[in-house]
Amino acid sequence: MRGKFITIEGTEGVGKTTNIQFIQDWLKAKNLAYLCTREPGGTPLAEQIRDLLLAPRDELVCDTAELLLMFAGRAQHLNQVIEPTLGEGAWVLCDRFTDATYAYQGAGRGMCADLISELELIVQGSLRPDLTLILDIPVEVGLKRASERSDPDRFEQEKTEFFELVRNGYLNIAKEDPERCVVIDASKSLESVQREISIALEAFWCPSEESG
Ligand code: T5A
Repeated sequence: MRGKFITIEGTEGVGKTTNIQFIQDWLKAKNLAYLCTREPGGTPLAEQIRDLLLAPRDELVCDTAELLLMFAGRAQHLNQVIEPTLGEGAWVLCDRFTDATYAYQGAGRGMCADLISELELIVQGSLRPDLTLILDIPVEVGLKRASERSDPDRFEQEKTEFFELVRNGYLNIAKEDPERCVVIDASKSLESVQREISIALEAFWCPSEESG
């Protein structure tokens, strides 16, 4: 049986990295084999593409180049890591995936959703996450949290209006695909956020499938 594919999404500083450790603890407690990975990145080549994408630079990065680099890294990541792992029956927990492309390059940069979905089909075929946790937070709260943690990368240098578009992009994805997406209010205390994550994971998990 194939493993399940869980993704975690949200705007900057929403708490993905912090909560991924909590999700890993949940997977361990259920005795589920899993792999934790991230996008952009997840293989040596895709991590190099990540560095190219996140590095602040004087040259303006054109939207099409940014979009194609995202999918180039994703193709490598899927081929080398995600597909083989799911095929072996292990779960994959991924920090961001294609919803981030719809939110950042689509809603944020204004790139055509049909173009993104064509690339999605070419790179992923029919593969989609089984469960997506979207951590939602007012943009300024997330940016403040992120700025207290590290220097801004190329995306974090964008204006607040850009991240408002990204946030709306995510909320629209959740509205269009409520079966797959769970929106979690990440402005609450960490304890409360993790309680909501735990409820979503328990509702998703089907132990009879695993043992059968
Ligand atoms: N991107 C990515 C695209 O444009 N298109 C794509 O297709 C893809 C895949 C890199 C960038 O790439 C872009 C989007 C991104 O800009 P990233 O590294 O995953 O992706 O992005 P970041 O959002 O920058 O990740 P961060 O690591 O900065 O943020 P996190 O992981 O969401 O936040 P985290 O966990 O580090 O938390 C930030 C701070 O808040 C605190 C934490 O302790 C930490 O200090 N915190 C809380 N404080 C109070 N209450 C809570 N509930 C808290 N939760 C966390």
